[in-house]
Amino acid sequence: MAGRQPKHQEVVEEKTASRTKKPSLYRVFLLNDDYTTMEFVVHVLETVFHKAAAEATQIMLHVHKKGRGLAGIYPKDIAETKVSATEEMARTDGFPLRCEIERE
Ligand code: TYC
Repeated sequence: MAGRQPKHQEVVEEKTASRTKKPSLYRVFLLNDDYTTMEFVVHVLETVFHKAAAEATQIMLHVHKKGRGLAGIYPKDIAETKVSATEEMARTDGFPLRCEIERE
């Protein structure tokens, strides 16, 4: 029946839109503490968050002065994996370094 066609098309478009919605992103912050070495934090920013040496140093100094700093923005599962990798590396080396995650 020709008269029903527009209604059918509408439903298909709605479903397509909801399936292609972008995943939420999450900010990963590093927190300052008095015991983790600056060198270790730079190493984490280079290896876990793939920052170049100069940017890693800038972020580390920002965290040291301000209390926390942005390490990267990722989909939820990747953000959580980065936090686990960071905190596990820190515990292995005996440092109390911690991260925070916030939804964008
Ligand atoms: N405040 C630490 C120190 O003086 C350095 C540091 C920087 C620690 C950043 C944690 O996320 C951090 N050794």
